[in-house]
Amino acid sequence: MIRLFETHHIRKTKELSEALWSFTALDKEDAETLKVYVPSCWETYPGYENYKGTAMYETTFEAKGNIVLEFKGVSHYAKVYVDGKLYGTHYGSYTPFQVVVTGLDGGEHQLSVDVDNRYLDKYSLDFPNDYMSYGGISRGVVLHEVSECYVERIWMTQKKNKDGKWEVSTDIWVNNLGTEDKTIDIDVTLAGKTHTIKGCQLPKETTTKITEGRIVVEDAICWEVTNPKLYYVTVALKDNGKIIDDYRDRFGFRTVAVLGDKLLINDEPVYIKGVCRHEDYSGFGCALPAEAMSRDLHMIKDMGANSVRTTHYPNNEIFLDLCDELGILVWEESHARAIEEDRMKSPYFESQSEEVIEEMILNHYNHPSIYIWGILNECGSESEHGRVCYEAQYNLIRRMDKSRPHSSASCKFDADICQDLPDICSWNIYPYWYDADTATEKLNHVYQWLQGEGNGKGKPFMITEVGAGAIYGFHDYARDKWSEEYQRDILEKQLQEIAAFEPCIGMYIWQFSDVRVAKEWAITRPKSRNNKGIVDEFRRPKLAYDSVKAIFRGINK
Ligand code: ADA
Repeated sequence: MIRLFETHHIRKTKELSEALWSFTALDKEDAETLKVYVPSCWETYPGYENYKGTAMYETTFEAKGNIVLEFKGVSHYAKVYVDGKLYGTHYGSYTPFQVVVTGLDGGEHQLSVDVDNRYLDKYSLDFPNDYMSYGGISRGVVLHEVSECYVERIWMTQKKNKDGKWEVSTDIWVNNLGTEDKTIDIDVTLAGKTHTIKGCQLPKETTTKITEGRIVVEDAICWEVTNPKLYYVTVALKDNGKIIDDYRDRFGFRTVAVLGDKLLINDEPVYIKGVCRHEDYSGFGCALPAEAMSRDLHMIKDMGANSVRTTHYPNNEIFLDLCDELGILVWEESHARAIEEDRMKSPYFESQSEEVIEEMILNHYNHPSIYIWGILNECGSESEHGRVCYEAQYNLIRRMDKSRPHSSASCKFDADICQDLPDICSWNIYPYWYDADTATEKLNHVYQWLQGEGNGKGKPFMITEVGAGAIYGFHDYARDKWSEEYQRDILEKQLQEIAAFEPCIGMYIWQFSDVRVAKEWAITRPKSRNNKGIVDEFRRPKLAYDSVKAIFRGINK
């Protein structure tokens, strides 16, 4: 499965995933070729539980003419070959990419994807970390058979006009693969009405962005957490009256704004009760099936939460589709965890970070559930060089998307020199767990500092991580560390104190489920897991689950 709805009615597409592919490890002696299910992570194949290296995935497909191969996520570097010829490469596990092949002869073709998940300097965002960097084709793959001109993507931007009516502008990216300039018409169908954009000029061999402004939608219903109403839009390209391509997407009517120290959704202040979540599930690695994602979200809602933070990378679009449908607010984060000044100075870091941000926003812009873009979790925000990167990345977000705020989760306390840059000041705190301070002391300290020297005066203030660890099934009346009792007691104090702290606009618990960590982290992470989940890696609730539920459900702000 690629999305929760059909994205084309006219264009011929075929999902190449949800099928068995050949898998051959290239850095393992006498490796046998396996038949493996794609999408998947190779750490779930027997004998490859800790494999760091390169591997070849292969399948065949039938097509003729121009094709686009769309990969929703390959972890973490991919080289894509068709019939033995290299057509594209991509770095970045968590964002989609496309490879175009023109003029294919009819018949069967060989698709080979050479995947690398090694920790190398040139892969600056991946290194041994407090989560697992899995390997493999971990998200879906689609084959599109396209005509000479096809739609790459559409963006829907909504705002209320001066008469209080919702209007949308549509950005349509159209690729003309041909060697001649073209003129076409485009039909945009939305809420039962079709608007035609006549005479769009498409210069040869390039992508052109066409913008249609101000389509008014009468009686539009807002996307709300309590009523997540979605609208579908279809774009059809017409060449001399004949439809040659179509593209369908969906969006919602909702606004996000920062007003003084408040976060407003649809002009109403919102209080965030959220969980941080890694894409990780025992037995599946990061390639969770849609059923598992859906179950996670139902548990998250059952806990009384209204939001998920996609730590520490952009998520699968199926997950975002589910959040759109279930009315869950998403802090979507670019890929970075604890990249300190030294690593930020890598010649690859800034360009690779910006590529992930660009791909994240380009591909996820229409999701109404995403209310904020996050970057650079706990990175070098105390250094001058770090500040240059934070500023460049916030500027990139602002250039691409003016409709959502941005932020980043910091743990640098009084040393942080970047708090004037984000729209919201966001902090990760671990009172009673890593620190002796109470949550109230910690909150007061950070908040007061932000109002002065910290340069975050008057901005919304949010807690992006708070939590404590427990090993599922370890009970201890003495409440020793790692017992479920100890975790529950700490979380109760943390959440209640944060909820009582007036200036704070919300909190995210670290974290929803236990996750596997890189083996280099095992010494401080019992069972090689980050055990701060409210449920374990099999989604078995720990004692804290019911306490979180009682507290979250009791917060009525
Ligand atoms: C940090 C970090 C998380 C996780 C957490 C912890 O705040 O952002 O990824 O590592 O600490 O468990 O200590």
